[in-house]
Parts: sequence; structure tokens; C-alpha cells
Amino acid sequence: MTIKVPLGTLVVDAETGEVLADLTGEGQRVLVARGGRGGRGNARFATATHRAPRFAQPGTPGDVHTLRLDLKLIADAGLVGLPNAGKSSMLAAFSAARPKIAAYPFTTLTPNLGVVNIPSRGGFVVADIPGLIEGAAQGAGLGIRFLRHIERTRLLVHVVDISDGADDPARAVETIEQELRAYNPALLSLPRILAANKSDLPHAAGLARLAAGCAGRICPWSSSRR
Ligand SMILES: Nc1nc2c(ncn2[C@@H]2O[C@H](COP(=O)(O)OP(=O)(O)OP(=O)(O)O)[C@@H](O)[C@H]2O)c(=O)[nH]1
Ligand SMILES: [Mg+2]
Repeated sequence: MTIKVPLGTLVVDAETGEVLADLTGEGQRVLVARGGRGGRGNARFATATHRAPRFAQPGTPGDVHTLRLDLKLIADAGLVGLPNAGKSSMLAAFSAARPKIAAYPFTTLTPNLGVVNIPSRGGFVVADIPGLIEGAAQGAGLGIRFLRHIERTRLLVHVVDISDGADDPARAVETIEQELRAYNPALLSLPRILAANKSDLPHAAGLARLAAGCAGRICPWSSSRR
């Protein structure tokens, strides 16, 4: 029996926790449980002189395993940030993905993927995940379970709302980095770009605060095409 799974599925032995396969390639197949040897029915034993034998040979049972399938999406870059920072808007601005966007926190409930096409250099995949809040590692908000989807990325884009109505952006950066660290410190060794978002709105104070804390990593951005 063949079970189709999405790219990025890890096959884990549920009892030992051993990773049996990591299906990251298109069309990749793995045999996780070998079937038993088939039996032979009585017709197989028929001969010219013994045409209706009353015996048969039963088959043997196949392997039995309890497996867990974990999906870790495959993306080149991951978007992280507080709820409402504009992660999904950014994905919509530079890919054909059409994630739900709205002016309230936790609009995104499950990760979205988008492909960014750069005609001369091919494309790359960006993952937009639900917003993180302080205490996410302890389960606050939607928690940190979605962070596994950005563990495979090569780079993180940290989206920060710098508009004057938003919370202190330098503090926002700290909060997110702390949650990333609590989930897996290796995430902080990925290159991280700070996208100072909503720069179409008044933002002088917010940008100054961000620049004071995180100079050199900032990239002003606006997803609004107004
Ligand atoms: N003015 C302005 N508004 C923006 C910009 N980017 C996003 N927004 C608005 O900010 C709000 C939140 O945007 P989303 O893209 O849903 O934010 P998100 O970070 O994906 O939020 P969650 O999914 O809840 O974590 C929406 O009302 C957007 O229209 C921007 O560059 N400028
Ligand atoms: Mg979103």
C-alpha cells in the first residue's frame, strides 16, 4: 500500500522516536513496513493425478509499526513577527499567494507558502507563519508549534510594525527573538533581516527606536501599494 504525503514529511517511529525517513524530494518513496510472504492456495498444488488437493499454505504476517508523520514545510525563507505586523501582507506583495489579511491579531492560523519568482535566478519559497506573542513558548496565543515549519529555512525575515500607533518596535524584536530562542536556539544562528513594515504610515518615532536597538539589520518596507 502506498500512502501519499506532502513534501517535508518526517516519518518517525512512534515508540522509539527514531526518524526513519525525511521525505524532502519530489517523488521520493520509502518502504516503512515490508509485507509478509504471500500464501499459496490449493490450486497451486494441483497436479495431473491430484487435481483437487485439500491443502494450502498460509502467508506470513507483514511488519507492524506504529509511525508518526510530522510535517516540516520546506521553505527557503520564513516570515516571523508579532500578530498584525504584516507578515501575510508581505507574502501577498511578493508572491502569488493570497493569504487572509486583516486588521486583527491571529488572522493567520496555519502556515502559508508562496513562491517568489526572480526571472534571472529562479524562484524561492517563503513561509508565512502565525504571529508569535510573549510567552508563546509556554503556550500563549497560538504557541510555538508552527516554528517547526521555519526550522528548515535558510533565512528569517522578521517583520516589525514601525508605524507610530504600534508598540515599541525594539521591544517587539526582543520579544520575538526570545520566543525563537526558547523554541530552538539554532533559529537565532540563521541570518535574520528586520523588515521595518508599514513605512507608508507616520513612523519617525518607531523607526528611531528600532534603529537605536538594531541598526544595520533594518530594511524599510511597505506592503501597501498606495
Ligand atoms: N499601512 C499599512 N498597513 C499594512 C501594511 N502591511 C500590513 N498592513 C495592515 O496590517 C494589518 C495586518 O496585516 P497582516 O498581513 O494580516 O498581518 P500578519 O502579521 O500576517 O498578522 P497575523 O496573521 O495575525 O499574525 C492588515 O490590516 C494589513 O492591511 C503596510 O505596509 N502598510
Ligand atoms: Mg498573517
